[in-house]
Amino acid sequence: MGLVAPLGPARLATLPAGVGRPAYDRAALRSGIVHLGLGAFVRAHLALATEAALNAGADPCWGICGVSLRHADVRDALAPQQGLYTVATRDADDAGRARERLQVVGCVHETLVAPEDPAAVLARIAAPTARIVSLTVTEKGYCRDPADPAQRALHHDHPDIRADLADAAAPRSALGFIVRGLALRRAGGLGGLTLLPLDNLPANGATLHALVLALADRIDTALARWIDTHCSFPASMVDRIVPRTTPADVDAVARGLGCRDAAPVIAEPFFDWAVEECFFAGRPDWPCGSARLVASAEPFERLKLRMVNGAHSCIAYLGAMAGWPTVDAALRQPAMRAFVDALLRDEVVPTLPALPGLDVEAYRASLLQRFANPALAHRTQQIAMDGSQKLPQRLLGTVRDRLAQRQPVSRLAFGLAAWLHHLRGVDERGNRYPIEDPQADALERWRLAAAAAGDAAAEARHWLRFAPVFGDLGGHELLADDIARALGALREKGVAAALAAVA
Ligand code: CS2
Repeated sequence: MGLVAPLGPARLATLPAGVGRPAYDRAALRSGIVHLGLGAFVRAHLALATEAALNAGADPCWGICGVSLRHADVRDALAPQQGLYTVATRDADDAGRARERLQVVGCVHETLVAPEDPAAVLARIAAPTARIVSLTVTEKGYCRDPADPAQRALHHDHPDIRADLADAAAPRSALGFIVRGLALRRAGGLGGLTLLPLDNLPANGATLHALVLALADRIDTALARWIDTHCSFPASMVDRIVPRTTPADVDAVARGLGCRDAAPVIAEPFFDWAVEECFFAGRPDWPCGSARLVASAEPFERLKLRMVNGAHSCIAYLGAMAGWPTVDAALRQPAMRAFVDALLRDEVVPTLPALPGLDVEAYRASLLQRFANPALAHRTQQIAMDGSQKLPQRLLGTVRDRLAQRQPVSRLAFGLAAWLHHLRGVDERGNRYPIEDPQADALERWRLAAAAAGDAAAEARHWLRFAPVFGDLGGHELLADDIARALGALREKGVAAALAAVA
């Protein structure tokens, strides 16, 4: 496909008829939103909701300046396309035939790479045009202290936080850019803005609030007070499955566009965003793009983290170990489907608060359908990464609630055991893989010590004392027994047979 012309503004007029494209004047855009963490997710979520608002006539002040905090690859792909990129929404019809809808998005009109030009990033946050700083930096990007049971304390010794404190002109973490950028706004006599986290963390608004204030406080307590008074931190629940784009996806999108987009994004049709209505300096008309403004995002967040992400992580570890490379391939195993269904129905749903208007049975059924989408090819190893950062909010809150009610947790324990099984770094077919996790070294040391502890029962007890993940659950005998049983079954029988026994 190398000879196909590249996507760019000149191509918009010649795109095939069914392809969506910006319906507004891109030249008029200004960076009302500075987004930190320019991965695939935000381009298929916040940017699409913003694009919908712009297409419906929103003020061009709501353009997005996209900032990559680490790598230049997205900027390198998007800059020659003047920020244009494609979202390919994929699923299959009832007969299993793949369906795809393409939309070229124009609202990310500016891209920056923070390590190359930190001053430019700070200047965008400190510009009078900026009104919202949003973030998708993944769980580990918040530099939280693993020793804090509430998972909201700043990790003061984190190398990025130390760098943020050492050099006002070249922060490294998202928190550092926010705090140093806000310091410039304050010094320049400008107002505050809204800080909008879009990551899968519980109470992501309050968590970001606590972390930003903790870092600001280390720099200047008056700055921390100013931020507290002049900025808002709405929590939100975001839900859309966005697998990593592959070279085959790039080729397929080029065929659909008739030109080559170097960085398209693939997404499922499902889109959900419940965001708290507390914007300090306005917001685009995101409901045009299906966002729901809510008074509190907490019940939505709990539903989503426990159902979607909790099940996802279980599927990821079990699938990766069994050699089922994608979520849909894993869901095609009848025992896996039965397990996920039972996990959600019997162990997760009873812990959820009632949500007015939500039919939780229909939600569960549609979730299984989303996971089974054969057109996404969402890789189990992709979801498996960063387990130490994900499992507390995905599985362990549910475990705690169940244990407090003296309710069984055997399927949740099976999911936890699957993670521990996965940490051995080799699947059932003998393929080795690296453990991608900010705690990888500590986990490996713990794994070796756990293995030396004796039988599966001693091993499970040793694991439960790994406080950065299990917190106060260390010493919980019932949970340890369930994990030990599941770990033993996974090792002795293998994933498929162990699943059939537990489902
Ligand atoms: C996934 C999420 O990679 C992961 O950990 O569980 O990215 C998931 O696809 C989204 O949260 C769905 O909204």
